[in-house]
Amino acid sequence: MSEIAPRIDVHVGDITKLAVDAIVNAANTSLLGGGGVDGAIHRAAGPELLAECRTLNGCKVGDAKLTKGYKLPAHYIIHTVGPVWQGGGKGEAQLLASCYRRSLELAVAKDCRTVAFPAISTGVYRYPKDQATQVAVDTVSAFISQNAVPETVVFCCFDQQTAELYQQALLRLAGA
Ligand code: AR6
Repeated sequence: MSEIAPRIDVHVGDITKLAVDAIVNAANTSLLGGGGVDGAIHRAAGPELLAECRTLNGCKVGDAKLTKGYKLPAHYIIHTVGPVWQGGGKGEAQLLASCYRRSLELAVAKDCRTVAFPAISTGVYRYPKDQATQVAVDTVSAFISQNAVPETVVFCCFDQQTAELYQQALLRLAGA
């Protein structure tokens, strides 16, 4: 747990292993699975997840939809669709911020006390990691400062380098 932001935790590891109320999936508009964290979540949750996703009619970029967690330790999966990076002039930052906000709104609706996010859009969708981290930290900290739940938000990073970007962004936030 970070001393700077007591309700924000930076974790290095596989998001499918986290026993939180909800994990967020970096999905695509079909919601029917893919590679990266999406593939890992579908593999770990089992085929019932795909069956529920088929009933959702996809998801727009910047929006989010919720399913059960099935075989995951997490109760729910919040599927959000990040923007594909196109140089930064196509509203990518606003769309990415919307992913974090919409996901948190769905978490609040289910009274989730703990929610874990991957670094949305920073893999296949090529969003520069430092800029994506800033959007994630700014949006989540603004949201939790105005809402009692979630009590804790976890930024689940796949590698140590990404975790350091989050720690740096949290330090900047504390200094602001
Ligand atoms: N746990 C935590 N983080 C992970 C894991 C994991 N198990 N696996 C990967 N990451 P990406 P995107 C990190 O490509 O850029 C899919 O095909 C990874 O290191 O999964 O939003 C979807 O179906 C990276 O930092 O998502 C879409 O088509 C971050 O998760 C498309 O990729 C996001 O990388 C979405 O692309």
